Amino acid sequence: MSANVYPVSEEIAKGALIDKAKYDAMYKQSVEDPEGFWGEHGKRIDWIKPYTKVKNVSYDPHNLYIKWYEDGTLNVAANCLDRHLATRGDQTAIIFEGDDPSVSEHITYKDLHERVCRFANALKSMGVNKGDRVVIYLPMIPAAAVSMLACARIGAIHSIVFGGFSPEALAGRVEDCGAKVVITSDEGLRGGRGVALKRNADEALSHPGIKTVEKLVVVKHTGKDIPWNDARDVWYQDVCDAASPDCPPTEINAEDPLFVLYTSGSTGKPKGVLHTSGGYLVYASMTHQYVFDYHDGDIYWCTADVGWVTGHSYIVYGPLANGATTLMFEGVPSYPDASRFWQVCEKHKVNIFYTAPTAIRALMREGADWVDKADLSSLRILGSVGEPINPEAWEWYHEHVGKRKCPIVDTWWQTETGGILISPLPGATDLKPGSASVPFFGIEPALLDHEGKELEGATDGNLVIKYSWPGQMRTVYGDHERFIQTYFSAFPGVYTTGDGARRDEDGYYWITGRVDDVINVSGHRMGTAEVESALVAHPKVAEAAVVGVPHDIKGQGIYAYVTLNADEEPTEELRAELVKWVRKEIGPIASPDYLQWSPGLPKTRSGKIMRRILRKIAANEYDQLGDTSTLADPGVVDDLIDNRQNR
Ligand code: 6R9
Repeated sequence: MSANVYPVSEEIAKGALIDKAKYDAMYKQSVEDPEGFWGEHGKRIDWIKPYTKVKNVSYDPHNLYIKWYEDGTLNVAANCLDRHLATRGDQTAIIFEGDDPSVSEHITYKDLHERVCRFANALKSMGVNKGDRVVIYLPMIPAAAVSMLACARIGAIHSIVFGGFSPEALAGRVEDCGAKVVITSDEGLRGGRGVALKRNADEALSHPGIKTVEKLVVVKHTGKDIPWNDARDVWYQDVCDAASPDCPPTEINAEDPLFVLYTSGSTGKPKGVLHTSGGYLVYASMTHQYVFDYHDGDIYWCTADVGWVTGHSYIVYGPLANGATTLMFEGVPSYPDASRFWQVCEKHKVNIFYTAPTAIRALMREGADWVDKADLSSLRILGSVGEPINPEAWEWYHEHVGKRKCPIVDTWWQTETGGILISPLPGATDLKPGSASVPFFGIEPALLDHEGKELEGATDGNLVIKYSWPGQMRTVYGDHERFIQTYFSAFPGVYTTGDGARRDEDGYYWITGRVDDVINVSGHRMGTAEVESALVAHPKVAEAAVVGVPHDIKGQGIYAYVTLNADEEPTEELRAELVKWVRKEIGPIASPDYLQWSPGLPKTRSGKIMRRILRKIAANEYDQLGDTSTLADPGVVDDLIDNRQNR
């Protein structure tokens, strides 16, 4: 834990929206009078019919519901577009920076509005109605934002599947949500190489389980030749050209769904996290404004992909609701070389830059010279998200990128929370490298012991949130019981985050990582169970156990223990084949970094795999295995230690 404290910079505090006194006063009001606080701040967005009820929440597991602004109506796309037209129609809404550094485009609010209206009409003409599901499987190009907003405009529910996911992963999600339309592109482009999105989509849609998809909309992006199904496929450009640019926004109830986003849990298949419209937009826009100290005219860049929640809340919905200029970057930090991020900051005069620790660590390894080459004088605020940031990476980011002038907001949140829950505010919070620091308005975190008893003062525990906030997820798509089980049953009466945390003497929170079988690889969440079930789906595999292992760049890497069927030979070819198999089943981000043959796995007498032991062996900490006396066959441990991969 780092001992350094960086007090709020006077320079920043002077111009900031929230200073120390204001944070204290607003936080106090937000927890003492949540109805009053959220009633007032709900007005930051435009309502068609204003709400009269603010909050209606029950965490009772037998009757659990979460409703905010429930009698209000609005349209999310109109809030992100139409309401800005009179005042900032000619301002840039989206700066698109291509994978190829010579490609960029500025899209004004007026232009974005027209594109969204046309595509919304095109979706309607394909029979997409309010409540229908649309899966978006696109690269980081403007059409991704247009697709999201077009769905929002007509009340369709979008579900974005990250372009790095495999056909299998895509198929599972399309089937689970019963999508009517899927949107993809001929190819994606990353680091100069094409990604075969249309081909993947074709393969996914050929799965026998998929019966609901009527149209596949294809954005022409790289111009690559692709197979075509006349009965099903349509070009995005054609349907937009044919559609009218006039599309009045559909009136949506605050509690109607806006999107479903699949995320990994500790068990079973990924779950569809469902967010609704009113509360989500209030929370995403408010956190975007205050956490990044966003001022009119700022150029804001979040490097995430719209396939993750960070892209939803902090590339598209939050910034556009606030009338910001948001940058969408198609490429990768290392292409054409390790100065790309900083070149883009210089080129577009970025003021606010938000990225992930894994990217910072990778760039840090390349050396500060790459940073120093660029003029970063436009930067004012830096952000971090996705996993705990180690103090060394924080200090490097602060010194080399921020030149010791830019506060770093280390923002802790989850797909489920819709927006940032714990983070410094630039003008109000002293910074401690490695700590996400203090709760946002309306958020009351608590630390519980294993019995669910609330712990006081400086201590470690299970991080829970005591009361609801407007951006909270409402259910698991199609499985409300799973929602209750996952988040409200271990500790009744509170929202369980699945993270552990420590609180220090100053009340700062330090997230220590997941307490369940979820691992965090380069900021991407993955259930070890998902990788295991991909492995055991291979005909030669009898059993598999997967754990996270510390990794210098990725934060955590994937370590797989595999038991083969009795008649199978463990060969290097088979090892490579299994790694490839997992890539195919889930996607490249799930590739095991290590794969160890294990004739047996350490199990309790009741047959439970003891992951604690597997984690220690993977991390080379096998001299601290702890109690192994409950193992059915303690002998397997020696074999695992002798044959470990991470030496
Ligand atoms: C937004 C996002 C959520 C999990 C979360 C936690 C980890 C995210 C963090 C962080 C420490 C931070 N996490 N931000 N841990 N400090 N600033 O990443 O959502 O993909 O759902 O992941 O990521 O473990 O529970 P999601």
